[in-house]
Amino acid sequence: MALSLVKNLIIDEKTLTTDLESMVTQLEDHILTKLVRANKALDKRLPLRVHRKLIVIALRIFKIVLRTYTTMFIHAPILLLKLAVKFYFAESWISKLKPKKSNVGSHVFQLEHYMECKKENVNKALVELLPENGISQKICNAMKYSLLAGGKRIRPILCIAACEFVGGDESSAMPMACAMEIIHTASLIVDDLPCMDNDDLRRGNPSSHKQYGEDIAILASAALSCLAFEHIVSKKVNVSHDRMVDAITELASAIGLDGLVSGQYLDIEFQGKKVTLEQLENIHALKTGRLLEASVVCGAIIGGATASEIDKLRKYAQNIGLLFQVVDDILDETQPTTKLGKTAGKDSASQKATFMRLMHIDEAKDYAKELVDQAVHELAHFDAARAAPLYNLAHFILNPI
Ligand code: GRG
Repeated sequence: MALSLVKNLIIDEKTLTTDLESMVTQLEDHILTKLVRANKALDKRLPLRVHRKLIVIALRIFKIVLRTYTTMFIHAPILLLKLAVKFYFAESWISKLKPKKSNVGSHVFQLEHYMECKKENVNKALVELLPENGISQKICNAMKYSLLAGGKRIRPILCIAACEFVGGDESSAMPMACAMEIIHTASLIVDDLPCMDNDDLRRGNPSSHKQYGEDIAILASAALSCLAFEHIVSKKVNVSHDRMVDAITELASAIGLDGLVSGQYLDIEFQGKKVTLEQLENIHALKTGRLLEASVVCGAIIGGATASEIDKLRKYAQNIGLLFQVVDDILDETQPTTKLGKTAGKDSASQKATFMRLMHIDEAKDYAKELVDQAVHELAHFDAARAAPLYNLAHFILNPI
């Protein structure tokens, strides 16, 4: 509305100026005729040259007076009016004075369709990579049972999205993406064991040790962890040796003492004990965050990311990693077992160190929103269409159900 007002003013000003200019010309003609007539009368008394000069001077003065008049009474008020309109109404003009606003998130994106396609491709690749038979058929079966039991496949999807974000393609990211899901599954098997979180349900099915016994479950988890690395190396497509080494180093460190293993240890250690927010964030940055971080960072490495892209994506992933656990804690207390696919309310029952123990549910929700904002802030420097999958995946993690 403000913009059309300004446009109309400009059009009006142009028409007014043209009208006025033609009025001036008409007036000039008129005065000229009058002066020529007067000149003729004067001719008899004064020499001709003097008359002409007088006419020209008079005309010039008249023109100056008219131009000043138009400037003062027509152009200046219109200019002032335009400025007033711009100041009071034209948001676009005012926004030019502010720092450039990010357009991240403005791109229309079909997340559901995107996730379904990627998930289907990941599931297909997972089916193909699983050993059909081995020395121990039981272990093969247990590996297949847990790996193909469902799940959102959020880690492989993030891995592919990060690779595509930096210009790589899905096929080169797929082995790494599958490795993320394999490691994740291996960690879930261990996490469910009676000596750990002791859960009988996983992804809506009996957990691995419930189905196959603890011995097979532990071995299936170990075999899955090895299979992940074997698969990355044997199936690498169009990825340089250097990138491969960097990505493998990132993944290995995310699982070990600097990652999942220590996160799990601290999680058990703090059970039933008082925990500060800083300690809790550290536990979950390791236990949950590190594999999500590795998924994004490894995808980016495979795709040929620059150091600055990796830096931004790492920060994005660290925020969604923490966000993932905050949301997981909220859901654990608010959703039924049927929706979770694992035993609801178990965390508080076993006095686990959760965000819900430190915060009110509304505070936890606000904290989750803060984390998603911080995550997508890292994407703000990139084109909206390019950042759309990662932007939308961050929001999916905020509202997964
Ligand atoms: C053997 C690799 C390995 C590690 C040992 C047991 C352990 C150290 C770490 C546990 C890590 C763990 C289970 C973290 C919990 C992460 C979490 C919130 C899982 C739920 O993930 P979703 O929601 O599950 O993505 P789905 O079923 O959708 O895949």
